Parts: sequence; structure tokens; C-alpha cells
Amino acid sequence: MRTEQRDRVTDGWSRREWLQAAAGLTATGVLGRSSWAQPVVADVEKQLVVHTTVPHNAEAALNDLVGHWLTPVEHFFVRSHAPVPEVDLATFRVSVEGMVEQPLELSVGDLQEMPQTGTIATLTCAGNRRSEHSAVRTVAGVQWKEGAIGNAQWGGVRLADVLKRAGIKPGAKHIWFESIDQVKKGDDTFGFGGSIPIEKAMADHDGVPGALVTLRMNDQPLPPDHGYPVRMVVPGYVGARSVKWLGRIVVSDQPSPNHYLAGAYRVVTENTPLAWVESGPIYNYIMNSAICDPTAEAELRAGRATVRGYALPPGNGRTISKVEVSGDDGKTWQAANITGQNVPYCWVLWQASLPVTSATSELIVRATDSEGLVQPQTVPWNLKGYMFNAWHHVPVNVT
Ligand SMILES: Nc1nc2c(c(=O)[nH]1)N[C@H]1C(S)=C(S)[C@@H](COP(=O)(O)O)O[C@H]1N2
Ligand SMILES: [Mo]
Repeated sequence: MRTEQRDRVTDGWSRREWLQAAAGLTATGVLGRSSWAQPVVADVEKQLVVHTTVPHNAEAALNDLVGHWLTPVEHFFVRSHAPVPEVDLATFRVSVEGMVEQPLELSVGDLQEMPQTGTIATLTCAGNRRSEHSAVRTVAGVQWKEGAIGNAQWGGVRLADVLKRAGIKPGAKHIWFESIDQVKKGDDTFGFGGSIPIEKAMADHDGVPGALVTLRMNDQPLPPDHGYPVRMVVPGYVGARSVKWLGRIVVSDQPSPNHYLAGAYRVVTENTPLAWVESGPIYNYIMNSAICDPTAEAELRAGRATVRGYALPPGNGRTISKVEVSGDDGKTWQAANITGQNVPYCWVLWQASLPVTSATSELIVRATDSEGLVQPQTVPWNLKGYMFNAWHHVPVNVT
């Protein structure tokens, strides 16, 4: 069933049809309590390149990524700072507190009874391509290549609807999210967390919610690795803001004090208190692209090579207007064809037939967004290795 649905997506299900499916409006499945009556089924068998097993950190092999515009769960990267927490649905609640008229304690059933909506959005780790920063100067952390990205269909309740139900008090500016997971840092143990500005929380970008209290991924309950039973999904923001295993929503006039907003996921070049204070939190992700096929050190025949990959528009709602590839160190560029959908908050997949000769030592890709902004040729190094989005180079051997 799932494979069938997935194929239909790649075969041209429109975004609207997916949104309807997500909201339970089509024959693919009406959302009901029954699907929650039993504990979640075992996580699908992941097919990923594993960096660490506990916590689980793993990314997609690049040639798996380009196969589907909607990434199947088995190829969807996992980035976790702590083990997957155990959940008892009978007692599980998401609390909504802080600057609200009426604090709430919402069970999964309560969330299911609220109006359901869906959206397709790409999730990417701010550390995607960190290994390329490390090639310049070693950066600590998971050495992600280009596979810490995936595009999924998410179903749940608009954060705005949850907040309206609680009633926001005047002066509120930020919405904090806190997980029930247990991250250990030095002597501290705390839940992963962060926050987003209230404007983003309440936003509706032409039907794409600014933030979604998410229960479902690709038309199934969230898999444990991806935040079962409830996670945030914040379209256009770096993955870190999409807090998994959500336990608490706090309305505040301040940004979250959680380490992952206050002391990480910021672009700094030196480790001084001042640098950390002066840098703001990363929210939107930036434009990116990667060649996924051929992969590094592939043997190619001189002539025309089929080159495939992804390009991600910046998370501010723009789309991709152009993807270009080069086989001559950037002297000449050829436009690639975008295959399939090109919508805000989602990556595009693309393909090109590129002339290569024995002089070709690498393939390069760069993307341009709908405002004409071109991906940078190089990017400055930063301490935590975030937001690497320079032109992507793949060394190849042509004979
Ligand atoms: N509770 C919790 N939420 C989390 C994280 C985490 O470690 N714990 N990692 C964040 C980061 S850094 C990213 S990139 C995304 C990854 O989401 P995924 O594992 O579903 O791909 O989850 C975010 N949400
Ligand atoms: Mo991340």
C-alpha cells in the first residue's frame, strides 16, 4: 500500500492531492482513533549510511535520495541527540503553557480530534555537508555528507490552531518547543528544545502552515526515530527547530533558553562568549544543491553523462528557478531539467545530460532561486560546521 502510494506521488500526484490525503479526505485513509489503538508498528527497516547507532544518526546514500521526490521513510535521514524515548500513549500529553489564557494538556486523541491538515516540506539538518567545512578545518560533530535531507508529507494540527485554543496573551513573541527525550551534556540532562518567532508560528504561507504539530509522516503514524507520537515540523526552518517527541509548548516573550537555541545552531567563527551572544539563532535554511548521481570517483565514458541530483530553495518561501551543471570547472554551464514538482518549502529533483571529456575531472552543480540569487561558489568556514552551501563538486574519472 505504501509503496503504491509513493509511486503515485512520483508519478504525479499533485501537492493538493497529497494535502487532501494528509487531511484524511481521500480514499487513502480516513484518520481515526483506531490507528492509534495499538502501539506503533516497528520502525521501517532503515537503509541509510550510519554515523552513530545510539543516538541514531544516519543519512541517505545519494543515489537513493534522487529516486523519489517524496522521500520514503527508509531513506529519510535521522538526526538525534539522545536515544528514542519510550512513550505510553495512555499518559502521554503535550502541555501548552506560559503566556496563555488557558493552559492545555493534549493527548494524541485530543490532537486527532482537532482539524487535521497536511503539508509537504523538506527537512534538512543545518549540518548537512558539514564534512566539507571539515575538509577546510576540522569541525566536531557528525560528519554529514550531502544526505542529511529528505522531503516528506506531514500530517497533523496547525500550531496556530493549538495556540488559538489556548489563547495567546498580549506581549508573546516566541514559541518554545521541548522534547521528552533526555540529552546528556556534561552533568546536565534535559530535553532537546528550541523556539520560533510567533509570526512564524501563526503564519500561513498559501496553505503551508508556518508550523505543524505533526502526528503523521508519509501517511503513517510518525516512526519512533522521527518523533513518535508527536513532533514539530517547521517548513523552511533548519531541522533543529522541528523538535521531535514533543512534550511541551511554551508561549513566551523571550526566545527559548534551551541549549539548542541559545548555545548551538548559530553561525560563529570563534568560541568566545561575545561571538555566541552576537550571533542570532539559525531559523531559515539557505539554498543548497547536490549531485547525487554519479557519485564521487565514478568511472564515466567520454560523451554525454546523465547527471542527477537535488536542489533546495531557501526556506523563505522562494522556489528554484534554475539548476546548472558544469563539466569544465565552471567555464561553461548547462541548464538541468527539473523533474517533477517545484514548490516552496520543498526540494526539486533535477537531471541533465552533460558532455564530458577526458579533461573532465569533476562535475559541479549550482542553483538559482526565484529572486535570482545564485548559490555561492565558496562559503566561509564556521566553528560548528553549519549551512555549507557552496557549489557541489563531484570528482569523476572520464575515459
Ligand atoms: N527531540 C529532538 N528533536 C530533534 C532532534 C533531537 O535530537 N531531539 N534533532 C533535531 C535536528 S538537529 C534535526 S536535523 C531534525 C532531524 O529530524 P529527523 O531525524 O526526523 O530527520 O530533528 C530535530 N529535532
Ligand atoms: Mo540538525
